[in-house]
Amino acid sequence: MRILGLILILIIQIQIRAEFVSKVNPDEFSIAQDAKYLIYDVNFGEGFNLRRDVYMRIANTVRLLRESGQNYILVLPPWGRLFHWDRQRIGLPWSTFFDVESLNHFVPVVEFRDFLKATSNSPIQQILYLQHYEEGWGDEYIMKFDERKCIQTPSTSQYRKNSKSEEWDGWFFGFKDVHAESFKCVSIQGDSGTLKNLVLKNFSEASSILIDRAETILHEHYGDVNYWRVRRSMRYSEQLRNAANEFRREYLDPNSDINLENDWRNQKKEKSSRTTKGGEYLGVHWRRRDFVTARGKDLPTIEETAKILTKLADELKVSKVYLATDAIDEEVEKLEKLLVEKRKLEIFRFQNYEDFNDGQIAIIDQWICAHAKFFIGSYESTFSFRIQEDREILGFPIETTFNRLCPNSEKQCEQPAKWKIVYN
Ligand SMILES: Nc1nc2c(ncn2[C@@H]2O[C@H](COP(=O)(O)OP(=O)(O)OP(=O)(O)O)[C@@H](O)[C@H]2O)c(=O)[nH]1
Ligand SMILES: *[C@@H]1O[C@H](CO)[C@@H](O)[C@H](O)[C@H]1NC(C)=O
Repeated sequence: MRILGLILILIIQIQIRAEFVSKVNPDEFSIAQDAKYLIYDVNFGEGFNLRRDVYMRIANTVRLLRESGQNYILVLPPWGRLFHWDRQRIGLPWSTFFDVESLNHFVPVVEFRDFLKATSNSPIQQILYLQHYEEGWGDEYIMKFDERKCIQTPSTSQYRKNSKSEEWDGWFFGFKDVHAESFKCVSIQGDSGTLKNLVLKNFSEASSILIDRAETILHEHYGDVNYWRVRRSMRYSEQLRNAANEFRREYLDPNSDINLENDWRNQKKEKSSRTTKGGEYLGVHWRRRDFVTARGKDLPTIEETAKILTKLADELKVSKVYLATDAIDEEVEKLEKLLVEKRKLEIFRFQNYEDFNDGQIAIIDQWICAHAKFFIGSYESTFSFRIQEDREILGFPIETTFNRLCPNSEKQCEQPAKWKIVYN
C-alpha cells in the first residue's frame, strides 16, 4: 500500500514536471536561450547504416561549433520510413537503438521530442536545405557554399509556406505541430567543417536550425581520431547488447565475452592490442535483395556462397555459422541446405521478431557478427562496414575483419579497405 502511494506520488510529480517543462517561456529562461539547437535530416532513400555515418559527420560539425564557443546541442532525428524495413515505423527515438548517454559524451544530444518540449514547440527558426551546385564541381573540388535557388526535387516540395500563418510546413519526422520560420536552399561542396562555417557565418543568430539533406556534406577527415571518437560513442542500447550477448552465450559460444570499458572515453589504446579472439563461430553478412539487382556481379551466387563458407569453416575449425542477412526465406533455406549437405555446419540466426523491430534486429545481427572469431561481409555494404568498425573497437586482428564474399568466377577479389582504428 505504502509503495503504491509512493509510486502514485512519483507519477504525479513526473506529470507536474513534464507540464512545467512544456510551459517554460524560452524568453524568460536563460538556459534555453543560450543553447542553440542543430537538427538534421537525411535524404529519404538512404539506408540505416549510411544514416549512422551521416550522424558522425554532423556530430563533428556540432563539435567544431562548440569548439568555436557556440553552445550547440545536436537534436537526434527520429528514425522511420526506412526503405528496407518490412515493418514500417516512424518517430522512433534514438534510444530504441543506441545508448544516448554514451552519444552525449561526444557532443550534447537531445531526442527530437525533448527538443520540442524544451522549446515549447516554438517554430524551428531556420531550415537549410543542402544541395549540390547545379553546374557541377567545375575543374576542381573547392569547399564552398552559396545561397541558391532550390533545385526542385520531390523532397524539396515537402516544404510549403502556409499562406495564413506565414510559416513553413514539412515532414518533420511525422511529428505534428512542427513548423519553421524560414527556409533556404544552399548549394554546398564540403565537409563537417564547411557546414560549421556556413552556420557560424550566416546563421549563428538562429536558436534552432534544421539542416536537411545532411548527407550532402562529407567527413572532414575520414578515419581520423574524431571519426573514431564519435564512432566509439555510438554504443548500442543496453537492451540490444543484452539480447545479442545472451544469444551468443546460449547458441554460439558460452565463452565469447569481450570486455569493453563502460565509458568509451576510458577505452585506452593499450587495452585493444588486437588480441581479441571472439567466439568460436564464423560471422557472415550476406547482403541480398536490392543488392543482387544493383551489384549482382560483385556478389557470389547462393552455391558459391555455400562453397566459400564451407571452406572458411574448415580452415577456421568452426562448426557454427552466424548468418546475418536480408535474404528472403527461400534463399536462406537453399543456402542452409547446401551448407548442411556439404559439411555438418550449424547455421544460426536471431529471429525474435516479436520483441524487436527491423532496425533492432539489424543491430543485434551486427553485434553478434562483431564478436565472431572471423567475419566475412558483402562488397561495399555499409551494413558490413559498421560491423568492421565494431570489430576494430573490440580489438580484433585485422585479418579476421576486413573480408568479403567474392563473386563466382574470381577465386580472389579485391578485399575491403582496411580503415584501422586510431585513438589519438
Ligand atoms: N537484420 C538484417 N537486416 C539487414 C541485413 N542486411 C541488410 N539488412 C537490411 O537492409 C538494410 C541495408 O541497407 P543499409 O543499412 O543502407 O546498408 P547497405 O547494405 O549499404 O545498403 P544500401 O545503403 O542500400 O547500399 C539494413 O538497414 C537492414 O534494414 C542483415 O544482415 N540483417
Ligand atoms: C551569407 O550572408 C551574406 C551577407 O549577408 C550573403 O551575401 C550570402 O548570400 C549569405 N549566404 C548564405 C549561404 O546564406
